[in-house]
Amino acid sequence: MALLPEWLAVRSPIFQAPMAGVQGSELAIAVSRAGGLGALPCAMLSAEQIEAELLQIQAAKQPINLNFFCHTPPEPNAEAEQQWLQLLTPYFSELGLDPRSPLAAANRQPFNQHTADLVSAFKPEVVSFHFGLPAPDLLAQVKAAGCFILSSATTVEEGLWLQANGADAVIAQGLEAGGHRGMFLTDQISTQMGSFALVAQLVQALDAPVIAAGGIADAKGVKAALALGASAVQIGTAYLLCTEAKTTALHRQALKSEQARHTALTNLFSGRPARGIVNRVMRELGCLNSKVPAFPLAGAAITALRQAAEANGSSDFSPLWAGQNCSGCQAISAFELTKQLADF
Ligand code: FMN
Repeated sequence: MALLPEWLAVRSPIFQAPMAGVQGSELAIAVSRAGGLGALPCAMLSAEQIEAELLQIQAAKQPINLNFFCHTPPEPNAEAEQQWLQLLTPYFSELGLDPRSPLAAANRQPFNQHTADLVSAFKPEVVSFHFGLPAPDLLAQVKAAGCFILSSATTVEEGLWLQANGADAVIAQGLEAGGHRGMFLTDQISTQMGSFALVAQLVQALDAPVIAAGGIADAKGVKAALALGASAVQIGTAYLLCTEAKTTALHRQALKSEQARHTALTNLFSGRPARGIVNRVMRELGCLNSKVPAFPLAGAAITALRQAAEANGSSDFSPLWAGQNCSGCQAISAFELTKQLADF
């Protein structure tokens, strides 16, 4: 098995999962200061926002993982979007909104030449991708800048593909994980494996190091993943209540309540399956609905509903992203949580 680069291997094996929409550089810097590896999710940031965050990271002089989505944007499909709006019309009426008024564009840009230029100039220690890898020339540019490349696999086939196509280490993203599933060679949910089944098989099948993700929430979970052969763990959900996270008050409230015991995969908020705490819109429309337009187009209409509902103190239309194991969520600093996780 290949090893993590020496500078990374001597740090604690706690990688904070990049979590778009709920954190910025403050959380990442705190994790790296505690000896783990902090991550900045860039998928929902503009180029200007990324540059501002990079200035903070540069000033902190801490290692960083910059994370990007690398989906292929869908062709516009007016019919599918119309069908989606029609399904949501009763909710627009309930909230006093007009579904015909222009909606904000869905704000998830894939990794592109501009971001590749930004990254190769900044030279972060680690760059990670979700939904596969970017085009070979863009990946080559980032590798030439000396960055260590990670991407998530949800099946053994995806792990083998990532290893063959330039990933230096593979994140085994088990079914328990919160947020979007990184699946990219299949859209069949039935292929998705639990974390430990996936880690064990990827460790056996790959030469590249494997990083375990999904449902790991405390030091005992870290120890178990390492015992299975993982070189490190990537943890997201446990960081959601940390003081440095930008998790909204409604999201925090759901994470602390019994509601968090019931998470499910849903495509309603973006068009791709992602795991979150079950709320009203998921119950009423069905978590996986075939009328949802392709990723990321679904996001625009539901964001309008979300904003109106949240202004009334309701999370009925909010993506309450969380993994299956919320037991490790603590309202403490990310520095302290990272130290606890590393004490295995
Ligand atoms: N993974 C990414 O690669 N990029 C993201 O932007 C991203 N956003 C996420 C947002 C939230 C709120 C959560 C909970 C997860 C997100 N993920 C994202 C998935 C994580 O990388 C990781 O697979 C997951 O958090 C691990 O499982 P756990 O949440 O049970 O710890």
